Amino acid sequence: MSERRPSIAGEETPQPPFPVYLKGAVSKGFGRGSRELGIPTANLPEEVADEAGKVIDTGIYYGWASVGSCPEVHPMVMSFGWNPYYKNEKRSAEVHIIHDYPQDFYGEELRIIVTGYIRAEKNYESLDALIDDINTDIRVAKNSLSRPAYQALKSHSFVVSPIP
Ligand code: ADP
Ligand code: RBF
Ligand code: MG
Repeated sequence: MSERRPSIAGEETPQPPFPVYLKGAVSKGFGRGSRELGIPTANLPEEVADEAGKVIDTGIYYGWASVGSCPEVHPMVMSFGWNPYYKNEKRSAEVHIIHDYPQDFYGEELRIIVTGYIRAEKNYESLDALIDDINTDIRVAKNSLSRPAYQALKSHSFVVSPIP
């Protein structure tokens, strides 16, 4: 059995260093997200992950995201770190957008506002245990983003205004 976890993360209003604004063209990863986990994660470019590393520690985060020329903003969860379960050698910033997209969007601009921290990265005994925790992260993200101060950021121009 997995541990019980809190259903909400962070304070009533985002606390420094949040919100953190990141954007970049979606790059290719190992293709494991969709294939092995059933949870696709869009990778931000390495330089953007390096920028993020100056302001946030590795871990799992929640916030808002938009893609390409589309101004629609959706909740997101981000894994920032080394993916201990897969023993990656590079630190990656991978974003799962809580929305069903009809197709891939490699190369398109991904814009995110990171609004809070959920938990530290962990290693797992099984793929199922990792998937369980990611599904809990998704619920925690939705609950956490329902608070007014977080809702306000959903209409921030950084995510709403697509590249002309
Ligand atoms: P990779 O290892 O290349 O990141 P994934 O299997 O994790 O491959 O799939 C990620 C890709 O799936 C993204 O780059 C994006 O093009 C696409 N995608 C489709 N829906 C989503 C979504 N809801 N969140 C994130 N990426 C998505
Ligand atoms: N990988 C880990 O090794 N440990 C984790 O704790 C972990 N948490 C994640 C949480 C979320 C919300 C997401 C989207 C991914 C997480 N992953 C974690 C990353 C997962 O291993 C990665 O998405 C796959 O390796 C596909 O690239
Ligand atoms: Mg991925």
